[in-house]
Amino acid sequence: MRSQTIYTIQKENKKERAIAVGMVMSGTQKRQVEESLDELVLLADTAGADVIAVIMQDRRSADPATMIGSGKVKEVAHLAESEQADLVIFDEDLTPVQVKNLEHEIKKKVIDRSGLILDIFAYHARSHESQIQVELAQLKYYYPRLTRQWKHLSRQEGGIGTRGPGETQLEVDRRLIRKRINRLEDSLKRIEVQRSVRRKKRQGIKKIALVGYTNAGKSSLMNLFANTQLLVEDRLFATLDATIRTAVLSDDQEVLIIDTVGFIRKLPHHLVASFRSTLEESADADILLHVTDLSHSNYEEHIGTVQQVLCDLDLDEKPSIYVFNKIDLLKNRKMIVDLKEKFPNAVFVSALKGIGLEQLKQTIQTELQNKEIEKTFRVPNHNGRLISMIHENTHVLDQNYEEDVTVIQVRGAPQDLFRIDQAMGRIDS
Ligand SMILES: Nc1nc2c(ncn2[C@@H]2O[C@H](COP(=O)(O)OP(=O)(O)OP(=O)(O)O)[C@@H](O)[C@H]2O)c(=O)[nH]1
Ligand SMILES: [Mg+2]
Repeated sequence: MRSQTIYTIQKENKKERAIAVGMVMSGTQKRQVEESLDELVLLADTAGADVIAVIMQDRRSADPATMIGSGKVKEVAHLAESEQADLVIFDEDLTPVQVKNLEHEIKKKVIDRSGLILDIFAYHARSHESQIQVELAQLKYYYPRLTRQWKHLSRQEGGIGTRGPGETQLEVDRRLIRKRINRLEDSLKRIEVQRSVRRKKRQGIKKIALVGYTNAGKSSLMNLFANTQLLVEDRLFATLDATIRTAVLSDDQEVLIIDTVGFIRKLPHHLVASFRSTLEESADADILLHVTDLSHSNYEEHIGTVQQVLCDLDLDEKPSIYVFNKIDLLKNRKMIVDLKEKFPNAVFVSALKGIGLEQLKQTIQTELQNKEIEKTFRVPNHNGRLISMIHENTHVLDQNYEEDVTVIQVRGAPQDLFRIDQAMGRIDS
């Protein structure tokens, strides 16, 4: 049932040959479509396909039946035939009807950008949790697309767009799929409970989450920070699972660093929904490090995309530090001056060359301290547990003893001080 096996066979035998199709509609610029298509080519490569031709169609709006219009469909069909393509990948999301019509006309497998991204996720998912998340997203995506036509054309052939739940029985009935979706949702809920228990255990130590566009260098930074050996690849979506490690910021400050899945434009919404719990590791963080590949020509758009996804996840209000990475590749240093004006707390680093790490650590510490406030607790002397809770969760500035109480003056995060207050309240009452 798992997809990986089929993928390996496919990959060893041959790379699939793909044609990429983009649409310039009113309201979009040609340049944007071209950039998005460049990215689609990289995504196809990650999924194991060679894009042998790229086609663009200029239309005021999408044709409901075929997206690109019947004339252009014929052109694509002709090219697919002469170039012996295995599949056609559309950069725009297709409706189930469009897929059906296009496959009928072109006589090749047709998938869209969301399908391709889901396919990559299915192949890369390693942990039990992310496998469930991907399968769930795929089932929800393919559910309305399960037509006889589609099954006949592509499911039996395997390869891109058919990995994951697609290899279950062809004649599987929708009721069974709904059942499977419910089962997976139940499993995810159970995993989420375990995750929140683990999260509770980690209370007290500060958490820093790496977020950013895919391939920005998040895992590279994590490796540098925490001395880990996480997979780093010049590929989109190398990381799918959240990894958490301890890192030392200074002699008296340890933090947890969280590395998670990267974002991309047009991230399929089923995927965001299914990966919510992985992404929400970031929700638990005290600070987000928004990592951007400054050497990328589209870095500004990448920042915008990441901000949008953070907004969708209700994380846009979190304190964040902009980390501009790959400065070793920069030819124009003036960019740095301009960006410093725009993002005053930005840090410029090279995860590859280890440049800027100290500056980043200092900025994180300053940011953490900015959020802290001072407070004095008067704890009954016999309550050792409360006293150690205060020591574990705050910076103790001063400690004095009166007759029956220990007076502890501290600095700490408001939420930690609030929890201590609550614990004190339980003792008083
Ligand atoms: N030149 C240069 N390359 C870098 C730097 N940091 C990372 N890279 C390269 O960029 C590529 C992506 O790095 P990763 O750390 O895997 O990026 P990521 O953000 O974790 O990517 P995903 O997990 O795929 O979203 C790798 O080939 C790295 O070697 C840097 O500072 N300079
Ligand atoms: Mg990564």
